Amino acid sequence: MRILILLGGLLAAAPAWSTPDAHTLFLQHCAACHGGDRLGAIGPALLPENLGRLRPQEAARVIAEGRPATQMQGLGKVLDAAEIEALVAYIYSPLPAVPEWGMDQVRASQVVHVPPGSLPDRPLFDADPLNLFVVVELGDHHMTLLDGDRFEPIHRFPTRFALHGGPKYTPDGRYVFTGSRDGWVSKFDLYNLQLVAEVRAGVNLRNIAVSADGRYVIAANYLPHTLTILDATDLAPLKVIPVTGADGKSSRVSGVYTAPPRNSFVAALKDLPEIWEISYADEPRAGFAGGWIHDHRADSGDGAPAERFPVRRIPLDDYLDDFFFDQDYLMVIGASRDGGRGQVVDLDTARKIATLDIPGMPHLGSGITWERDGHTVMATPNLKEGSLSFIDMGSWKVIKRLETLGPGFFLRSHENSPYAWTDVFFGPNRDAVHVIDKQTLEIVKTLRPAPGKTAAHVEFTRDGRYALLSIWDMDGAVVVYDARTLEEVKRIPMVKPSGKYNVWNKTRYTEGTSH
Ligand code: DHE
Repeated sequence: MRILILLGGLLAAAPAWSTPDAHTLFLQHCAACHGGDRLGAIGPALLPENLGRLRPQEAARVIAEGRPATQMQGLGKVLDAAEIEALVAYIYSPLPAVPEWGMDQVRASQVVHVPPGSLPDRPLFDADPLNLFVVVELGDHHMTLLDGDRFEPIHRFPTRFALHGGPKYTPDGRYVFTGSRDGWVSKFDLYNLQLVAEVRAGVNLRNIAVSADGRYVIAANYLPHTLTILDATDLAPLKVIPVTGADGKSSRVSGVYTAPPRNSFVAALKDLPEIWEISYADEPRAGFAGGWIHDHRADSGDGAPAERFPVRRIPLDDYLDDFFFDQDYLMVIGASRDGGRGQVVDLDTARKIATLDIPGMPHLGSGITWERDGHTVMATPNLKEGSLSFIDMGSWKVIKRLETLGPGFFLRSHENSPYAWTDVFFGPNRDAVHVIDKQTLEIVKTLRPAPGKTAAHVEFTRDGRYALLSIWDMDGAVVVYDARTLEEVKRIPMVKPSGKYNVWNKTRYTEGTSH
């Protein structure tokens, strides 16, 4: 409630420095996605602090034409040039006050609904707990727990508004954590079908990760420029790390992932050409290039410098917005969203070892790997071009570029399946999904499960026998396919289902799924 009052206060009046027109235009055309206070909602915050890498000229183009691979539609047909210019000036003007969101605010937002340890340790239902799926239903902000053998819903939980990124499980699969774009991290007990704790880790959040030992949750924030580490037991904040480079410039965090064999989290930064590695080991391993830095500005809540969770800063040649790990978590394969080339960075030596020829806007976060002719192949969709790039992970050469019916968001497979599935998220063929032979690298079938409706995001059952696909529509469904015959087996109605996450595949970090 305190947060609503704070944000509501910022929303109430047009700031004195703005032209009334720009403020009214913003409320009419932008506020629904970016928040009336410009702090972000489904869309990112629109503040000078967050627009560092975007020139005003480019911002005007985005307002007029929209932004590929996002929900941002162009307003060029409804706004004239002067109105667009007024909006650009408005979003580059500082807010009278950006709400502070440090340790005190995070801590004050924590809600423990159920005391840890007070619920039974056995599932309330009869289904394989390691073959469950969580399906996020974006349409009405819910999450369905699905039995992965019978394909029957077990329970439907309300979630926070606009979840983004994959929900993350504890290693035993009992608990799942979600992150919402407006900063809320929630913990659900799947055995007892209950929301157990919540905390607002940031004001504008990208995604969350859970440590491989299940002890910590980390949140990557666009606003403020921080990484927030939480105790996975009850989501109590343990440390808020300011994301600031050597020159004092701060940065949004594009995304954070866990690297299990390293006992660390790895984060991509939007406004600094650096990767950060954050150790969650009790005794961080020594001997890495650069070494661990104990950041004495980080807030551990009691006023004392926090010695836990030291950071390694790995400098890069270029920004890295989106990345992928090799299966050993030694290499980071990343690219900047502004196009250009990809880079492969050895995390131990902190050195770039290869440059990748992947133009457009590769969505490396959706990359997957498999074995082909004794080589490991990785593949990534492209958010701007109708193509998939296949890369040999030994030579780091692109071995093939496969044309698809349009740009895609997600790519999935399973080690027991000969096929990889990719969607065509954008354009006239957004109802199509390609099934690709992992050895010939050719499309073997194009499915159109609901003509005219977006079909996207596949996840396999634990054994790889079935592939589940979303019909991304208010009147949508999850469609279950036999992953060998590619025949439809079942259709489960859902409200704009987006991602779905299989407990086994996620907790085992299998090669065909996202990390
Ligand atoms: Fe996502 C994951 C970034 C827009 C749905 N998206 C991710 C991840 C990143 C990312 C870094 C990996 C985090 C994780 O899983 O923990 N997404 C971005 C963007 O930069 C982009 C292009 C612009 C933005 O608005 O932030 C973007 N994403 C979208 C959408 O518009 C989608 C389709 C709808 C939505 O929810 O907003 C969308 N993103 C998803 C989903 C995942 C995801 C469903 C998890 C995929 C998975 O299988 O793990």
